[in-house]
Amino acid sequence: MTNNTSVLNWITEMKNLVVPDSVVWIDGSEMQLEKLRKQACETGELIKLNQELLPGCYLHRTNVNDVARVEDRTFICTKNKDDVGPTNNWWHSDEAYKKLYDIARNSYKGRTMYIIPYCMGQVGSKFSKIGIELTDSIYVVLNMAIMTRVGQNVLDALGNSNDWVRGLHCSCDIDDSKRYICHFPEDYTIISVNSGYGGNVLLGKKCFALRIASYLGKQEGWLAEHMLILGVENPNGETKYIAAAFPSACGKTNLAMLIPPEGYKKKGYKVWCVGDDIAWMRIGADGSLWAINPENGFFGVAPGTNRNSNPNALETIKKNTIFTNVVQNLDNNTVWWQGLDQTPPENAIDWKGEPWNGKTSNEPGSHPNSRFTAPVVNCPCISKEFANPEGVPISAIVFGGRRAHTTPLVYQSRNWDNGVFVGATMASETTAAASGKVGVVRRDPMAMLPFCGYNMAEYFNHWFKIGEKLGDKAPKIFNVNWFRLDENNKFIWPGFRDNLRVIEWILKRCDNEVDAKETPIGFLPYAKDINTDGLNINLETLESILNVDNDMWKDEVADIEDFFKKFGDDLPEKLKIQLDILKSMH
Ligand code: GTP
Ligand code: SPV
Ligand code: MN
Repeated sequence: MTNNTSVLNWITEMKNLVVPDSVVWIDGSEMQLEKLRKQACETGELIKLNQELLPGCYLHRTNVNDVARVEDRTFICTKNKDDVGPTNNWWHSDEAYKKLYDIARNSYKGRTMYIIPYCMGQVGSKFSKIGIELTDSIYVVLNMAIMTRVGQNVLDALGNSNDWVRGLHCSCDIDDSKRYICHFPEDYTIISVNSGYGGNVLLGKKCFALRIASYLGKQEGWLAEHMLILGVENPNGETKYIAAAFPSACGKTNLAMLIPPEGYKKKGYKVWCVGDDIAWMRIGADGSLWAINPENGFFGVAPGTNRNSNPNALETIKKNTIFTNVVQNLDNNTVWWQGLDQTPPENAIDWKGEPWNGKTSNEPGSHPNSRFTAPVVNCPCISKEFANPEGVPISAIVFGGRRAHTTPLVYQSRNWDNGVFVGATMASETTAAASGKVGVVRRDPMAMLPFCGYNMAEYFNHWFKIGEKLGDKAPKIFNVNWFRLDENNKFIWPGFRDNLRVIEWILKRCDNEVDAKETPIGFLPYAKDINTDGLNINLETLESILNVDNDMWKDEVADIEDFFKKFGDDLPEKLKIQLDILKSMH
């Protein structure tokens, strides 16, 4: 498939390490993928679903100990500890290689090595990057074939270049005590052992497109971000693009695939999805910020996805989709998850593979982090710019988290530096997307805490530098929070499609079309300026989520100060200045 010596030498080295019974190059052809699907069904790795109702769809169950990313077992491996900063787990690269090679050694015995050449971004585009993942899992091959561009044309595009990311995945025994997800940014290398779950093993995604890419972006002057990209087309047919960073399971896919509320639809508004999880952003020839989505598929959260919350996602996953850890309805061999509809199947198998009756069981049948893997081309609202190798120009950057209290529905930062501060001090309640406790508020700068491949203090500096280069062409920076709770723990803001009402305010602010009130944290909307036509929310309630509670923000400031202390002398001066400004205003 290739004469590239750097590729062939590395594969030989890895083959000698893991000792597979056989080797298969993935050429990206439908014929080969179909053969693999068949094979996986024979071993039970995949379950073929009802092909009339769900053509090309399959179900997979991961090991019960292996259902989410494992942040405590994720490492950035370098020669110097300082290079990874206080928010990453560090491992000396020499020691890490030794330990990982010990685990990987002979682990492909009796198995096949699949060699997946893949491309993040359009094949042949100067903004795209190539990787090769070795895996012993057909599930990984089939997911990578949806999530990335895979096959011979990738190797052709690579030619003799040494500029590609090495990725070794070994399923081993899915032993969680020996599970490691390791990144060697200095060597463009990723090694993942003892897992079979998405973000741990689809190495093009979080490992490459965020952790390694953020490191590359730092050196090459661009940004790799945990952001959705969406286009809002107004009734005049003009489209403006927004990039938004929310932590895992905090609403990126839902916002990216939004269908406008009735009133907006009637007026002629349309929303286009460019990406739902990752954005690579560069300063374009015109001096403004341009973003591409390097992925080719969606790896989305299943629970909560339904005809009301996200009809475009439901449409997207009707065919050629792999479902992971959802309920299998035995009556018609389809799938179900919590929040799909009000009628859970009674004759079913749950995500653990046990018989499950949705009527009588007290346990949810789908895992809270159960997922679908679906090709981008399936999405009814996919932007025509998705395939544009130059990407789309970004008018606004939006940060957001899941906060029951404190953070208002939306506010605008004063300027780029203040916006970087807003991003750097973001906090959100933890979700089921990573192992560990759910619902704990933690600082998650730019939604990148688990994904930044180097010292986050440097990362903040990098953001400031990008802002300096952009100057007055810089996108405006905002913060949103769809998740404020009332005294009965119910969401106050309706969310989902109605988030377009907030996006409209954001875009108006970008065009200086609406006033705002200045507060210590930035510019907040006047409640009257958020369009609530057709919504069941009164002005008073809206005002209650557009307030800045001084006492709560005092606590917030104290917590930010604590968080910043972690970075010691590395903390950028500009962040200290921003914190001082915020403090002085309280
Ligand atoms: P990752 O794929 O993990 O990066 O997640 P994501 O950021 O794409 O989150 P996603 O859109 O899948 O939403 C995660 C959960 O949040 C789902 O259960 C959604 O139903 C819920 N959610 C999304 N948007 C909203 C909203 O506007 N309001 C409320 N209340 N819930 C939302
Ligand atoms: C996330 O956790 O942010 C995801 C899913 O998008 S995973 O690919 O597992 O990282
Ligand atoms: Mn994500």
